[in-house]
Amino acid sequence: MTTLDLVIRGGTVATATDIMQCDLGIKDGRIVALAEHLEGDRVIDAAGQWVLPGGVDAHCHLDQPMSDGSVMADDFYTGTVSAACGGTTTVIPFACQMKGGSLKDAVADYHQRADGKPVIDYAFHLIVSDPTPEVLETELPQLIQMGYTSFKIYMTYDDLKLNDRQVLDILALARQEQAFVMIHAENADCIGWMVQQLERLGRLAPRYHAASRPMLVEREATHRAIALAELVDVPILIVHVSGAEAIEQIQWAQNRGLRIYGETCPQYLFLTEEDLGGEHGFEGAKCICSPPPRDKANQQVVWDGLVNGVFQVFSSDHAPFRYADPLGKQIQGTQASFKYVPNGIPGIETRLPLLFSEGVLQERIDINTFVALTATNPAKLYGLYPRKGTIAIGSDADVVIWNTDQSITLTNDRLHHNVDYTPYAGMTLQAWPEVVLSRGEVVYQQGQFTAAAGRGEFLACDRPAYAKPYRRDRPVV
Ligand code: DUC
Ligand code: ZN
Ligand code: ZN
Repeated sequence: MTTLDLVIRGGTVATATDIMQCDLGIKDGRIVALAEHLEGDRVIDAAGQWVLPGGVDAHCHLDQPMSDGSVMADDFYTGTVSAACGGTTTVIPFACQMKGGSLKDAVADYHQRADGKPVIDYAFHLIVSDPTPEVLETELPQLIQMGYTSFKIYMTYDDLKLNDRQVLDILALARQEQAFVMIHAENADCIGWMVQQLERLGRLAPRYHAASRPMLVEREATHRAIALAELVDVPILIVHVSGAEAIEQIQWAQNRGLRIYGETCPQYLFLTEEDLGGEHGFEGAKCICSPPPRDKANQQVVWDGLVNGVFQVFSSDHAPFRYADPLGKQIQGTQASFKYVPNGIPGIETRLPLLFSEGVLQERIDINTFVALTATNPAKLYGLYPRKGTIAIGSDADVVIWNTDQSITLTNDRLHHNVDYTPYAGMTLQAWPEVVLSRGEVVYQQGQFTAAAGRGEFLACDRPAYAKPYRRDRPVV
């Protein structure tokens, strides 16, 4: 037996499928032993605590330039520090193509932005906003080959949206190359029309953001995305699903045997449209995101979807804009129409503590489901498994020891992001990471972040098995 660098002793280890009472042995940054009575150069005592794989946050936005001039508050340093302090050890943010720009150049730009900053390992999804022949025939196949094997496309937002024909082109390319497509499903024309009606009536307050994007615009686009994917015969994942009507569409597709996957996020479990405020005031802008938070009944259906397997992934959709900042939520001032407020809320650090506290400890989901949703499934879906997302011999030693006996009243001061608020302030949480390891190195311990900028490594993703078409033998055309 080789000498172990580190032993995590006496904890209860959980994966997406198993629960084991054992020690965990780490050597050269990887897990090399799961056994009783291990000895090593260093020992961390985890008696009485859960020992889980580090989280994989497969949907977060860091240092993404915005077309309205607003500026994301978190770069690849603050964003990844915040992630690590909340138990996430891998992030997959986006490299976003601007319309008219090259996708390859966008990837180079994001690597530049990340240079020397990430404190945990990271990969990139691509955002394809302009699927030109050059992008479809040359850039994307090359980038997929280089380890950028997933991309997000939008059915809304003027600067990003694709029409149905362009969506089909992307889906066909994904099928051909075995890449994986994530879809933001909202009907752009319905939203544009609703915004116009609301503005005509002088309804400009943040709360009207929710009114401008009612559930049916998400339901319709979700159904359309599913139909387009069925036509091409390729799996897709619908991102940030907000409530019952979109869930029904996904469930309908899954029941028909289609490979349609779903993601939801903390804002759809813990916020409602009431958080967007009343007739007056601007504070509600803090909770403007798309799709918007719905109501209590929808929250329950989202919980049900985590329990019954409609959702495979629970991500943060961290999109960090400061509130009291002319480059953030107040870019057009506090009297401006909701339509000028940058969309997005912070949540990269609170994703796991919220779901552990309200999901596992309130007995809505079990510990294996927690691991599956927050680590194993995203690692599998995006081609990082088994290096990431599980506790197994040979996997990277990305490990979190959880303290589940706490009573933390959440304040923004506690968090490490560069945003000046958290939408979850005031909630009481029982669970928070005690120790976080990234490739065997302690990066967070008892409230202290302890690692160096730039230690995070870029991860080239495999072509995901989940991206395999249902009927590979039957070409679509
Ligand atoms: N919606 C998105 O689609 N992305 C970032 C944040 C948001 O609210
Ligand atoms: Zn989106
Ligand atoms: Zn997003």
